[in-house]
Amino acid sequence: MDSGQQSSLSNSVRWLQMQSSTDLDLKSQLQELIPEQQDRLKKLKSEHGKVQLGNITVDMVIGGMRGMTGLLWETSLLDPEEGIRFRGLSIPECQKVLPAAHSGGEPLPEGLLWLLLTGKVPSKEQVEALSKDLANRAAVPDYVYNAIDALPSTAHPMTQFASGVMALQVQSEFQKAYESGIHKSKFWDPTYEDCLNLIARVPVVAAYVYQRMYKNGDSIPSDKSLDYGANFSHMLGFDDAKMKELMRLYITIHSDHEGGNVSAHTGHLVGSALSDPYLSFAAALNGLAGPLHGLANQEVLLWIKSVVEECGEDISKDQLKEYVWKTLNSGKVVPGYGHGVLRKTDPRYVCQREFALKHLPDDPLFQLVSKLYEVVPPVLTELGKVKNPWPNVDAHSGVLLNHYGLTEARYYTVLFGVSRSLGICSQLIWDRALGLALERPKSVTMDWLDAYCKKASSA
Ligand code: NMX
Ligand code: MLT
Repeated sequence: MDSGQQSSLSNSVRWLQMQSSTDLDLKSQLQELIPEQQDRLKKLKSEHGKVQLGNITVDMVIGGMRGMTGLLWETSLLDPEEGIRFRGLSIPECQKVLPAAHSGGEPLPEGLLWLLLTGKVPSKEQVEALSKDLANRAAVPDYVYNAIDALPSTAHPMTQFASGVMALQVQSEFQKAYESGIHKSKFWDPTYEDCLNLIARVPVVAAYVYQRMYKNGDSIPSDKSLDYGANFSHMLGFDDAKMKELMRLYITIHSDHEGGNVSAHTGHLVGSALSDPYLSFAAALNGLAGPLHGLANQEVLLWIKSVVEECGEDISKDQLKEYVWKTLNSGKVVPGYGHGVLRKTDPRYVCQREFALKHLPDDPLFQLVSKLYEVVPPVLTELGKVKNPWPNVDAHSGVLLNHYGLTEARYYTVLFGVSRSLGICSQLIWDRALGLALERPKSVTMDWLDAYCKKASSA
């Protein structure tokens, strides 16, 4: 047997091990899994609690804790060279084994949600049941719209979206249960209800923000017969079948990126104080809205459009190189390139590139993105300080959305936010089920570091 056959065999064995039972109810599947995972964590703690995971250096303390292992995050794991795996499955594996709307289509985000929560690959029937459950949870009270309407329509879409999520908090089941004295062993149950409600409702809130800002407030009601991704696309006003496929792929790949990224970490941190999922997720969105994190998708399209405005679509590679240097020399970053962990091209970029090659190979902005893929990495390498010169997820998403008519770049981070609810909420449920601790790392001052280092060097 050659190594290719061997790896496809081990993949299919792994997939079989990951298949769900036939039970259609996600919550009862979780109910079965939780005691097992609680025991596993207890054992890990009692048998290996004192094992060291590495040394903390002064560079790490000063440098944003890069490379410091310090969080438990069950739903996904990021390898610097290979990229993300959701519960052990890479993006191409998810595309192969997760149920799709039609044969050979992109994975349905509901299937990914099932996988994130249970670690198991759902059947088509289970995904359909979850899809219906989410559709039935999607009602948004009027005061949420009123809270958004209180803001000027010129407010950034992320401000409007996060305000809507905060207003959704009024219906928190966790807060109600906590106030009535629920036992901590049951925390996960109202957290589950809040999380599923939140995931169901964020597309409605997000679509409202879009319609309010760009389409004179004419909301499009949700269509319960559609799956999660297709319905979101529909509520935004895009009923093209390819745009629906893009939305399914988009929501699937942006959902989770292990626990240390700014939005996931913020959601987990705020949740560790037993703030309910709405409070935790709204905080996460505020982190996602920063230009070094999720807002980079907006920045990429605006930057690409500025290239076209100044130099035209047919820009040569030499001109492009000059433009990249101009951006760097003006003290700005090249948006969509670099990463805090990844050291290769982001597989989320790769699968979006494959989508473009299949569906929109002649799009001029896609061709510009392809040219940038050749031009930017050598320039960033030449700069000498960038640890990863390769493109990340945000370098590609905008041109795909733009192609199907979603041209408003300032809105793009809201789409990222809708997707990220799947990952952050899945982990929040597990945070409560496993009784994970309040997050409270130690901080020190420069005086403390000076004194510590002097003592260490004289010892
Ligand atoms: N353009 C210019 N300079 C860069 C870039 C870039 N794309 N990437 C890194 N650098 C600089 C960085 O600013 C730092 O400079 P200085 O020492 O002067 O502060 C130096 O290179 C070393 O940074 P790294 O260790 O390579 O990267 P770090 O882990 O600190 O930051 C990012 C990671 C993602 C913040 C950084 O690569 C960046 O700013 N990229 C552009 C923004 C972006 O695309 N963000 C989206 C990330 C993905 N997401 O969705 O969240
Ligand atoms: C993400 O998806 O969260 C980004 O790639 C940033 C990160 O992982 O640090």
